[in-house]
Amino acid sequence: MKKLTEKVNGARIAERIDQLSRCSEPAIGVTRLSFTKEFQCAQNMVEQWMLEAGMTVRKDSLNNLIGRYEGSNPNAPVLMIGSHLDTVIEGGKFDGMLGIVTGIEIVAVLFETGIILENPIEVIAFCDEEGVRFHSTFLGSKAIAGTLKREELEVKDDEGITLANAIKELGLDPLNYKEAARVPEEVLAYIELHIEQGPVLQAEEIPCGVVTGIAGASRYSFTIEGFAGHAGTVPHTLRKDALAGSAELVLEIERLAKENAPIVATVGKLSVKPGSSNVIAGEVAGTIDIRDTDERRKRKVLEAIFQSGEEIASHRGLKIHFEKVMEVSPVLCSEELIPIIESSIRENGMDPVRLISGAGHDAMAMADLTKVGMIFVRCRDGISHHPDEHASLEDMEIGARVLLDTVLQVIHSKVAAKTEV
Ligand code: HGY
Ligand code: MN
Ligand code: MN
Repeated sequence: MKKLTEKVNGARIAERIDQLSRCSEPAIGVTRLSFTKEFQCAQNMVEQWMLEAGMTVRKDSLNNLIGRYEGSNPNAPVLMIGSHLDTVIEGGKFDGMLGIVTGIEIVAVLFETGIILENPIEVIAFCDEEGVRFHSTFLGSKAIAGTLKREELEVKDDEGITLANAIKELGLDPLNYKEAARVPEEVLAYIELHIEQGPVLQAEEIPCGVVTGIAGASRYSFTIEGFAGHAGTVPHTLRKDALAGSAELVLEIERLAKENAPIVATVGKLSVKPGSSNVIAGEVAGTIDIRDTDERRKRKVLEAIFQSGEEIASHRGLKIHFEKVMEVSPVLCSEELIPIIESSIRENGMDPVRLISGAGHDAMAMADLTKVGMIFVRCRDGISHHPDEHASLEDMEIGARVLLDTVLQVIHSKVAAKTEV
């Protein structure tokens, strides 16, 4: 008699990951921003696979795609599985996608085997986790968790299109965003499978691990204002060079992060104006992304960054302005789900490894709604947010088996829905 988990089809997972990767802007790697034609191309594919797996499918008012596999007890709380369908620019094809494709895979195994569990299962393809287009993350999962704020519908992309208008263009009504919110009583738990995006599982030579916590993240934008000038005539003593000032700040941010390890701080984007090779930069806009599991240390480093920024501006005759874009506190995964995931990992022949996630995930937003658990799958050399991001067919298959065992155990063990509100 075959174990149910042996019916998980790694080749189907790998094939679907490849198919999804073609829904991308023409660039190296995968570029699929939210509410774009590339995103809808991927959403149509996922919808088809959900239907084939015996699910009913709907889109909520934020363009989250939700597949539902009914249980035998229509009043039982739903077990949610999911991840995000959007990517970074020139990213990999596994980040986010793997959690959706493996979620569909395990429901397909149940459906093809004619197994109906007591609780319904929902697989969610979230609309915007990376926050690349609107510079605000977890838009889809916050809507479902009921924490999305009305003003977030007005965030604009680089073309000045608001989130609300991008959603309207898809024929949805963003003003119904509150309808996307679920109530804790109707949710049993949320489980997300994701590539590790780090080097630990490869170093431990193990395909899967269990996540115990997710680092908090803060994102700031900064603007440095100087004075554009002729590159050939203005002596350095008279320059107000916004780019040179930014370069000094970037190195200062790096130094502060190194001094306060394991915190990490990144300036990932600098936009220079006017941007001509023979003009001294008059203005620079940049981003700061800072992550830590220790909120106090993160606060201290941020204060030091702001202080350095002011000092650099003052000795260079520049103006500097910092603005908070997003702040998410560290999240601990459920103490009830961690041992269940560990036993599923053991069930599939591995010794469980516990990890902290430096990367953010929709599970951070979903933790405001219900208990969350995360399963990590090894990725080659820990590379992510890069075209070379890779997870092997074997590792994806074993990850899906761990996910299926976890779902079976959570439903049979009836992990209590979150009681405190
Ligand atoms: O940036 C992150 O940590 C995630 O990939 N959104
Ligand atoms: Mn990512
Ligand atoms: Mn991700």
